[in-house]
Amino acid sequence: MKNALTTNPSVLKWIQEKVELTQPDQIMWIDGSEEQLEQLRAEGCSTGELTKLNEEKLPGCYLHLSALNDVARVEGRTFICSEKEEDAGPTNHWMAPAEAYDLLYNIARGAYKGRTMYIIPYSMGPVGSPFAKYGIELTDSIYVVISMAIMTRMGKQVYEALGDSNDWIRGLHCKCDIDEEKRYICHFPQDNTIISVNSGYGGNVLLGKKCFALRIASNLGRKEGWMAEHMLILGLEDPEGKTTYVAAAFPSACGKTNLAMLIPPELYREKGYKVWCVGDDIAWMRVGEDGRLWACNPENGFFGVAPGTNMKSNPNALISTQKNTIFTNVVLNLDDNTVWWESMDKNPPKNANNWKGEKWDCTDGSKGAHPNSRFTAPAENCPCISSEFDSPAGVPISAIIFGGRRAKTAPLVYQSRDWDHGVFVGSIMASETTAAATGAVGVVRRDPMAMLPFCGYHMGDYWAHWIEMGKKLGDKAPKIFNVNWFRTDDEGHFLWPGFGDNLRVLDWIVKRCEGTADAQTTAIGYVPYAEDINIDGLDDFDLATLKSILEVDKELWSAEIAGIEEFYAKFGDKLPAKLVEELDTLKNNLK
Ligand code: OXD
Ligand code: MN
Repeated sequence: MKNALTTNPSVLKWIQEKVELTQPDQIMWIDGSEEQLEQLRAEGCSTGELTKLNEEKLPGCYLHLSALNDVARVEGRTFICSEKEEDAGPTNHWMAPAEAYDLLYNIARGAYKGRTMYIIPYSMGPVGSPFAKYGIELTDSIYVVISMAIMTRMGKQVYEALGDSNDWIRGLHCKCDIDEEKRYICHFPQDNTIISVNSGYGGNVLLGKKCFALRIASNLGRKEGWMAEHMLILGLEDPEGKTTYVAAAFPSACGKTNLAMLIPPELYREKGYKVWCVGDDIAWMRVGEDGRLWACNPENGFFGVAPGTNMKSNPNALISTQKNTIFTNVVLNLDDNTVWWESMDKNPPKNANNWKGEKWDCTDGSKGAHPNSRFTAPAENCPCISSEFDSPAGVPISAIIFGGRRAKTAPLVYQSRDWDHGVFVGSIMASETTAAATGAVGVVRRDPMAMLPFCGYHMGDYWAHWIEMGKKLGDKAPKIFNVNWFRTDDEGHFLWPGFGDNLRVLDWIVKRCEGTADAQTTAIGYVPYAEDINIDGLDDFDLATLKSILEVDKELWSAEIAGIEEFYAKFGDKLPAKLVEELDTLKNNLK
């Protein structure tokens, strides 16, 4: 092929087939150079796909507005196309591979006519590291190219690392007409292939992220003996300079990015505690040479939700967006060509366009930014990015934390008795809907390990894989915890201050890992003695309140059993016997 950046036969053959299928006018081999990216940004601005923002206030930043019907991940149109339906399991949509290829190729046929095919080589994980996996995404979207340049390690160095290997992930993205009725995000685990058509929204089209790094990678991890998880990774440095790493899984709207970039409360800052962010969304974890679990963030940037991000909730995230960032579906301030979103500050711009690109009156009660508007920011911008971010070996994980939003049942924090019990704790993870979101308040949604939309195979097999990983790790396995920042009083007010003060709970978790904090044994696991959680310097919070949110209410937990049984019933005989045993133990403990 002309100007090809590689001689890898499997790459060239696959691209040639896709060229014949999509029939582009032009082909551009993306090499990752700043010069080429700058040319694409300029072209994106000339067609209106991008708007260049104020170079003084937001250097290197752009605004992109998506189609109005294309603003979020589409779980209903996301398919796992494994050979056998039972391999996708009850939590995924499934399509037979032959049927899916047929359907998708019919949509993709001629889809690049009059357009350019961009060929993006990228690495998930530092290039050349034991964690790294390589992918090639074909797209007809400049927005995708420049976003992938932020979110992944992208460029021709990937071809060098790949050599002639056939071990890479194929990704085909066609914008087509952004037709909702023909929108499909399909994964073919047996072919290491992803095809996404009729969308331009990040979560559906930046194929390195959810599609590869979670759905395909969870399959690879199962086959190869490692784990791909929907988890942040952070390091907590103590005053002696010792850093303890934890990985944490939360369903959406539970503050994952905020925890990953947490600023310790003053009391802790003064003593010298620091939090370092390794990742805010995805963790790949494998057993290291020392037998411990090591984790790497396969991404290179943050694809964060903009509304709600402000100097109070997450200053590190806001600072990360001040240069070389792409904003999607936020407000454009027409006076100074900057951006704004709800709760960024109390001064919405008077002369502005909303996310639809229409003139916006900030006093009319309508939202200026879409609730799922995003920033795509380079990880290197983050003031608290970990020095180990690019480490080829990753970081050693001492604790795994699961969490959800529960007004009552789950205590502020508890520790599982052992790894298998921890797998049980992750499998029953749940979050409640809030009054703000829907009419039905307090509806419990199960989201095991926060992987419900991202596990690329049968969830029962996934739990079995977790149990297998525990066997490999033995007594070097990380300790497993569950946290709940969202306990409320009878009027629905949050009892725990949250945000930076969550460090107080992390502190107890680290002490448990070091064996320096005690705990009480309860029906659900180990719960802290209230005196062991440092609440010094907290206004309007006392020991009695702390005790109340550490309580394990046996009646509420007994009621929880029915919900767990109903959920588990979906998995039939794929439900690991270990988890049934753990459920029985819980039932007995509650008697
Ligand atoms: C995300 C998500 O965008 O989980 O990270 O939806
Ligand atoms: Mn996520």
